[in-house]
Amino acid sequence: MVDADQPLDHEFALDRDCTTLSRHVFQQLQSFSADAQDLSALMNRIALAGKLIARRLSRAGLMAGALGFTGEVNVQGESVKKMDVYANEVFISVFKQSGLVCRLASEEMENPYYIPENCPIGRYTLLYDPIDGSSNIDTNINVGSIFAIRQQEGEDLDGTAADLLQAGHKQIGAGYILYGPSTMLVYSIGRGVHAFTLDPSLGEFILSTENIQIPAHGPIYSVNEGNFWQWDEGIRDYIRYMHRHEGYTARYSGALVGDFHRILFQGGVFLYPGTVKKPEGKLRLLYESAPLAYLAKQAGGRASTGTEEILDVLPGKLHQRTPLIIGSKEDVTLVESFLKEQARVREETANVSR
Ligand code: AHM
Ligand code: MG
Repeated sequence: MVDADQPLDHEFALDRDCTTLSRHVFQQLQSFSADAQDLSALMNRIALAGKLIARRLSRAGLMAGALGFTGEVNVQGESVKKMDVYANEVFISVFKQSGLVCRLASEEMENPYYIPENCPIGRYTLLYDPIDGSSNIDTNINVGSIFAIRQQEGEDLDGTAADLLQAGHKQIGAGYILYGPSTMLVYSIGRGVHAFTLDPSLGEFILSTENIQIPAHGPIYSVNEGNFWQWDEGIRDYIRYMHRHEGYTARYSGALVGDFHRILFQGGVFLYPGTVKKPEGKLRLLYESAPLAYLAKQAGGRASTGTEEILDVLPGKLHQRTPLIIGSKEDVTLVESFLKEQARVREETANVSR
């Protein structure tokens, strides 16, 4: 019989294993070196940004000036939401005085934000998408923030941040915050992928799943099928294959973070291929595709443009877009096989007509 005065087993379990984010970073690095202290402090600041954004999102429908558009268009040519601006500024304000970063580069800013001279300058650059999936905000559906940490290498002499145009392999950490029914922070610093859940009563992110592994294959395919007639024939063939075979199910929320999170835990594939209007797709390499590719690889999955590993892609510019196919190894490879077959057919046809 259950004794109402006694905590339940699962409550004991949570109390016993209460690992906070900063403790986890030190445990991962097995050191209190300057690098470990920096990474722990960086993760703490990112967590603080996540808590501030989560707090505003949770009350956005009740506040004046929290929802809707600002009337501006960003460097990507997209209409800016008030929450995009707020979240972008939150990241700047939590890092400005931190002494941890020298720059912040964001999807919402044409040029990186340089830490002013009267503030301590750090050794890292933070790249981030402050609110990913912002079209979901006004209808109270999940959104996220994505981040990547890079160590400053060389000098940014002319202030164009050309030194940031490096492949995703150069990231030393990456992750996202998912603002869903609960707020979760998922991160990796090169030693596996770990998920934390925000306990609002403590105001702390507490470890909820350690060493997440993406299943080698999963049932989910996640893609905006409204773009079907704008895709390459190879992608269309892949989707036709999904429709004709048992064991697949479609899931698409319009926010990459949420869709990727589901695949991280359950397996499958997320795709945002190039379209006629946007041959490079929609997603940004430095703020979205590369950080999630880093996580996918750490969790035993893959991320590809269709022809190249995402982590190998050298950006030509800060806001470069890239097609993205990410998730379970076998499922990413299956999509690629349709693209390869299409390329083969195209070449064969070209040879015949020569
Ligand atoms: P955003 O960062 O400006 O919100 O854009 C990225 C989002 C992704 O979260 C999502 O996967 C995609 O755009 C959805 O685009 P679409 O509405 O074209 O399907
Ligand atoms: Mg985004």
